[in-house]
Amino acid sequence: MRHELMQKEISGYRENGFVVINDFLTDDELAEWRSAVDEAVDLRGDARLPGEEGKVFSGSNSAVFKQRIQLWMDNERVKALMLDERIGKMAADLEGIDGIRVWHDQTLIKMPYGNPTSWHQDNTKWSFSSDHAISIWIALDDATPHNGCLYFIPGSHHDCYDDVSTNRPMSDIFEENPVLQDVDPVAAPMKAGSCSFHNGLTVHGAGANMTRGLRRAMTCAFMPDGATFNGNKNVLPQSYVDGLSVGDLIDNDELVPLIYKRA
Ligand SMILES: O=C(O)CCC(=O)C(=O)O
Ligand SMILES: [Fe+2]
Repeated sequence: MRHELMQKEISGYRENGFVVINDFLTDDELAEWRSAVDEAVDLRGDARLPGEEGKVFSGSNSAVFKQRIQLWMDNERVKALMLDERIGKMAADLEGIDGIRVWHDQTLIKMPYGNPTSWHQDNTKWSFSSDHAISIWIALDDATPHNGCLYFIPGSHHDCYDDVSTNRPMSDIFEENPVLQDVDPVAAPMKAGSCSFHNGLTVHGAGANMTRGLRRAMTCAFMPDGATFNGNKNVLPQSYVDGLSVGDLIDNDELVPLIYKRA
């Protein structure tokens, strides 16, 4: 794993709100990530989150991608890969913060002929609000303009825009926030085994999968240590949310493990 960041990767991330790390995983590591994620997805079955077996999702993203969240919670192999301190340090270094917790992982498998992923921000959906939320997106297949690679709006991470979900019309966020139309989107094609990081406020989306193959990605969203509850349930279990008030620390190590703390 190429986990030592170059200074220009850190400065590019801070300027643009995203960075692509080419050749992040070795071939052997990529084989293990693919195999562990495939195994975890098979075991999970139809449930999107742990414990949601049999639940039918309204307004779901199922035409956009097959989404399975918190795979680390029920698969030891994914847990070992995803809760890697070295990845936590990369995220902390990019954001210039001292501690990183896992918010949630998710695999996003864009199936053959899958819809595009509409332009959106991530942090607006989560249970904490922070300028320093960050996600990693690891390509498990080559991600190309043909099968749904990511696209980013450089510099869009400095503001909160009106929330848009990933299955809305592609133009919605631009109509609601015309200032976003001033900047050219950037495509981020990646070879399998490469990854990107993006800030939780960076506006991003992905193209349709116009091919017969899968576009598999494994992703993880990270929460800065010290973040507090903003009132949104999101992926938190109801039983945990019931005990939280707005402003409380979200620091339950079983739910949001601390994977890196600067010494
Ligand atoms: O993989 C995709 O299509 C979208 C990814 C995304 O929105 C994310 O990782 O935050
Ligand atoms: Fe996203």
